[in-house]
Amino acid sequence: MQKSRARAIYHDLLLAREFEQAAAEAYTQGKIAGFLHLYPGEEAVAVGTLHAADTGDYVVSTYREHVHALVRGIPARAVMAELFGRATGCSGGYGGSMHLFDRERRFLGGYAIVGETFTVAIGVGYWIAMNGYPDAVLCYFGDGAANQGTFHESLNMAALWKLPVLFVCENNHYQIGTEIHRHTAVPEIHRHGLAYGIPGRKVDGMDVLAVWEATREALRLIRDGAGPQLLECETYRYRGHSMADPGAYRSALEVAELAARDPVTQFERRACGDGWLRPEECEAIAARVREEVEDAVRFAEESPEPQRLEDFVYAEPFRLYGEESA
Ligand SMILES: Cc1ncc(C[n+]2csc(CCOP(=O)(O)OP(=O)(O)O)c2C)c(N)n1
Ligand SMILES: [Mg+2]
Repeated sequence: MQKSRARAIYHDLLLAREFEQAAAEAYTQGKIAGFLHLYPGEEAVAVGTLHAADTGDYVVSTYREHVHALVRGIPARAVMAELFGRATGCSGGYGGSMHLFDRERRFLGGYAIVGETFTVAIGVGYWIAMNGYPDAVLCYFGDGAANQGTFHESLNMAALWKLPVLFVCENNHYQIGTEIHRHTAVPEIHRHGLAYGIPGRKVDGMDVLAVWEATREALRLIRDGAGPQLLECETYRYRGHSMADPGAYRSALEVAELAARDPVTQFERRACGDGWLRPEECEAIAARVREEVEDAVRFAEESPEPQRLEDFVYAEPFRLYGEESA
């Protein structure tokens, strides 16, 4: 592992953790409205997969997508400002936490509807395939979303047309308060692709390096023309489903057991143990991340609100049928 890569991975893992912590705090202070779904515990998935992706690849994520946006390179300021509903946010303050977007970085959302990411991803995949481009689409979804009809419809079409889509399951074992064995007949999500001829692989989603390597391999297969791939990352969320959920359906022991495999600590140990990073480098990165997040919160607080509520309600240019001839 190159030192620069180790530094970047460590930075992104810490940024993910600190950013979400700051968002939770701002939410309890009433500075963020609506729903807020946080990612602590799951960092290795977004960081590992997106470090393996190329800048030309497209990303389609769910409502639990702050970290995907950050790792993709959207500045923490623009993500936090969007959570605060400010005009300087990456969606102009109109989207909020669940609708982050950045066309330049090929970050296509942020979707609040469970199962929505599949259909968007295969649309983009179809366009890439039609044009013969080398890019791929990373399509994120939760374990619960694998029960939606769109999952099966999209897998079928993706396989039929050999679309360059990597389906990434963030299996955190829960669909809100319902544990996976209560909501899915076959809880091994990676096996669900087999019905459509899509190879599936399961990886330890608490281990950023394992996720990184599995993603690199999957993307290599996709770019070699093997068609869509399915990667199930087994992970865990420490907090409730959203800020509105205290997560009382889980025992403290269960959370503690998973926290013992914490993805940030795990990588730090490995990086220092293998000499990729020195402890003082880790401390310096941690200090930089704290500053970055404090700056993002300040920026969001000081930013103006959007001027006009009616902007962007319709796609531009918008014309009614017959308007031209009227
Ligand atoms: C079509 C649809 N049905 C129900 C909901 C309500 N809902 C929001 S999140 C969620 C659970 C999804 O769980 P999972 O796919 O495992 O993702 P996770 O939240 O665990 O990341 C549900 C049922 C929704 N947003 N959209
Ligand atoms: Mg889940």
